[in-house]
Amino acid sequence: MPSVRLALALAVAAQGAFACGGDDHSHARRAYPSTKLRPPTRPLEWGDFNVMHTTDTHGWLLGHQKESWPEPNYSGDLGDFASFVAHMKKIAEEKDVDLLLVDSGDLHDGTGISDGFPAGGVDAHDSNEFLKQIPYDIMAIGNHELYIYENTLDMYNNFAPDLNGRYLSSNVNITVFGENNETINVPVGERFAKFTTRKGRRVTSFGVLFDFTGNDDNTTVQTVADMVKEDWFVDAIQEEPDVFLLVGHMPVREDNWPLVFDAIRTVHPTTPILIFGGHTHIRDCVQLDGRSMALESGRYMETLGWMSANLNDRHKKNITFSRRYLDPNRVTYQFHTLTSNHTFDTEEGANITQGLLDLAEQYDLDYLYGTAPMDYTIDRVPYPSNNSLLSLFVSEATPLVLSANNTANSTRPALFLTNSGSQRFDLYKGPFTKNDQLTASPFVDAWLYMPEVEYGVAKQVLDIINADGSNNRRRSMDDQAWERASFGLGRDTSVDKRYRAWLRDMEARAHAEQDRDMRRDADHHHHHHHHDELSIGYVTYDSCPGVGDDTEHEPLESYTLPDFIQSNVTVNGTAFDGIADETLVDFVFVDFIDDQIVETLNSIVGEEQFSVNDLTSYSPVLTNELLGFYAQMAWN
Ligand SMILES: *[C@@H]1O[C@H](CO)[C@@H](O)[C@H](O)[C@H]1NC(C)=O
Ligand SMILES: *[C@@H]1O[C@H](CO)[C@@H](O)[C@H](O)[C@H]1NC(C)=O
Ligand SMILES: *[C@@H]1O[C@H](CO)[C@@H](O)[C@H](O)[C@H]1NC(C)=O
Ligand SMILES: *[C@@H]1O[C@H](CO)[C@@H](O)[C@H](O)[C@H]1NC(C)=O
Ligand SMILES: *[C@@H]1O[C@H](CO)[C@@H](O)[C@H](O)[C@H]1NC(C)=O
Ligand SMILES: *[C@@H]1O[C@H](CO)[C@@H](O)[C@H](O)[C@H]1NC(C)=O
Ligand SMILES: *[C@@H]1O[C@H](CO)[C@@H](O)[C@H](O)[C@H]1NC(C)=O
Ligand SMILES: *[C@@H]1O[C@H](CO)[C@@H](O)[C@H](O)[C@H]1NC(C)=O
Ligand SMILES: *[C@@H]1O[C@H](CO)[C@@H](O)[C@H](O)[C@H]1NC(C)=O
Ligand SMILES: *[C@@H]1O[C@H](CO)[C@@H](O)[C@H](O)[C@H]1NC(C)=O
Ligand SMILES: *[C@@H]1O[C@H](CO)[C@@H](O)[C@H](O)[C@H]1NC(C)=O
Ligand SMILES: CC(=O)N[C@H]1CO[C@H](CO)[C@@H](O)[C@@H]1O
Ligand SMILES: [Zn+2]
Ligand SMILES: [Zn+2]
Repeated sequence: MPSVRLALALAVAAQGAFACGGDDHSHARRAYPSTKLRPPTRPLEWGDFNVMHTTDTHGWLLGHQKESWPEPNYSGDLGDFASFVAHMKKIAEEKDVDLLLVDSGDLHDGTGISDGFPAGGVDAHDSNEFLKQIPYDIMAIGNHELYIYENTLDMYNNFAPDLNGRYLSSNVNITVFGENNETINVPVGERFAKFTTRKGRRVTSFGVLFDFTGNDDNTTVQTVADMVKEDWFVDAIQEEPDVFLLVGHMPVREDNWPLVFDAIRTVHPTTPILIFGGHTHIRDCVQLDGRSMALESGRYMETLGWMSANLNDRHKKNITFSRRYLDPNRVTYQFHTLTSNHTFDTEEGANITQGLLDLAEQYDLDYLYGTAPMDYTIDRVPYPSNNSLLSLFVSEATPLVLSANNTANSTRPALFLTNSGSQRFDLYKGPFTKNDQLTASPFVDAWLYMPEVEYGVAKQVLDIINADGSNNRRRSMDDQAWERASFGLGRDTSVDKRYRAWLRDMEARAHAEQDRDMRRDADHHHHHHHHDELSIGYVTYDSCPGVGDDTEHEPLESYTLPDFIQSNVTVNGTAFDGIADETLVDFVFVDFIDDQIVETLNSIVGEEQFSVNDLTSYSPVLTNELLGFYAQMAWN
């Protein structure tokens, strides 16, 4: 299998590709889709205190590299970001104002650059080296730093120390061996930080994680309610700073920021409080009072958050804030720094890009399985449908791959069932590489099967488990077991649900707006095709004043998905019509729902006819390898 270099593949795929002369591969880099990108609508509003915010980056440090929209809008990589930060810092100096940079956690689990490490490695250990080169003022811990003890330990040993007291884990501890090999329980980073800005402002900062319970053994998450009662916290907030900077992995709405906020407000009724949250992967903004603002800045390097405040206006009752959600790409970055394509890249930025490309090469992330003929998305198309990644996975790829590589040696008709959370990210037209496989389909589950189930019985299971999924599941597992099993490596089903509800909300509002426009147009006998030119992307309706999005978009489409999905009956890997209810089939499903399936089968036949002891392996192929095998078989 020839391995196409990542940079080369992308350069070929993109129009207006950039090569700076010579064929030395170290000069190759991913292409800029810049010519096609819409610039932001307006300059940023600077205050005397300004903060840039990233969150839930999940390894997307190489940016979004696909040519299908809206991916190019998020095509800036971490090197571009570093250049942007450097220019912005210079602008802040010229304006003689403060500019800080903060991150709200979830550095692990998301792409090949974090998850594609060789055997024996640790997730995100290498990619985090590049984040260390960005001049963050505060970084906070996320739940994805805590699913696997080795990852937390790596943050404790190799990441936090390099941030010089600015990696915060106010309510998160790790258990490690101390100097005399005794067991000690200590914060992963620091619980809080107090520092002074370039302009001499005193800042008190915390890094708070939501009440997460899926953490690994030997890590501890204290509830936010308990944390604010701790002596150390009460002590830390006694002294009044110029501003409280709360950075943490907790959504700005429907979660516990008000507990932290209220604890501070009780002592300091008017001190400015700036909150930077995360975890639900949405763009959002809330004001808890007129002297505070809380911002959440999306996910996967699809959003760079901006907040400015005028803290010098001391006589004013309310603080003047602004907030903005930037699409991270070179056009956005150059627009806001008044740089050109030629003056934009800093040496450090270009070096980071090259370092990431080298790491991608070292991990062999451009290893090519095949070429996808079209886009397959998770929720931007209905399920089932031709462009649905879930349909591709459960109805096409799974039957074909598992029948070709089949432990059971079975030629019986088969029915395949899995959960809709089985896929993490959309699969776009073009090269399907190791990086794409790690990004789209990382969860490691095995396929089990119950042999010789009457089709008439098997076919009833799907609707039942979709109808009462959560009740049924609790019968067999306690909440924590379910959370562990179903979340696994980044399977944040609750995050996905919240994210998709957000997309559906923006779509519904946009449709309502379009209907209003159409009625108005009809009334006034004129048309404006303003919307036609807009690109698809996020359209944010938050609770803060004014418009938040930096670039105008049409909303992405989003459809509701069932919890579980199932193929039609297949024989030898392909769909088979008109099967009779009495026919005996192999009922094949992923292992982590085995109890639930067996219980449901028994409830259908009304007796304990099926047992988990009857289950055996259907194929050695694991779910995270399946699309690669499929691409090799079907897309070459
Ligand atoms: C950016 O610069 C490179 C060469 O420096 C060029 O090939 C590319 O077309 C430029 N992009 C834009 C949008 O000007
Ligand atoms: C420390 O203790 C653990 C178990 O408590 C043991 O496995 C390990 O070998 C000890 N290490 C040293 C250096 O004594
Ligand atoms: C975290 O570690 C600190 C320092 O060892 C300890 O005092 C505190 O009790 C720990 N907190 C939790 C919730 O384990
Ligand atoms: C967790 O702590 C227990 C008790 O100290 C110890 O036996 C075990 O090895 C630790 N596990 C890890 C992953 O460090
Ligand atoms: C100050 O902010 C609060 C909270 O956002 C708002 O309810 C109030 O109307 C504002 N007051 C003024 C004078 O703008
Ligand atoms: C360039 O990046 C490498 C790591 O990729 C780093 O070790 C080195 O210090 C960087 N050099 C500069 C000048 O930033
Ligand atoms: C979906 O795929 C089927 C089979 O490949 C094809 O017959 C059908 O036309 C496709 N439908 C659409 C809407 O593309
Ligand atoms: C399936 O076939 C292979 C090779 O033909 C054989 O080694 C294996 O034992 C068979 N498995 C079962 C479950 O019969
Ligand atoms: C099952 O087959 C029907 C008819 O071909 C098709 O419309 C449907 O989408 C298929 N369902 C799944 C889940 O593959
Ligand atoms: C499935 O494959 C087996 C073995 O290769 C063959 O005997 C059988 O006829 C095939 N069934 C169908 C419906 O193609
Ligand atoms: C079947 O899948 C296993 C697990 O990925 C793999 O090691 C093996 O090479 C595959 N066999 C064939 C014939 O593809
Ligand atoms: C910044 C921006 O909006 N860029 C592009 C986003 O995607 C659309 C297509 O959907 C392009 O037209 C925009 O230019
Ligand atoms: Zn996240
Ligand atoms: Zn999270």
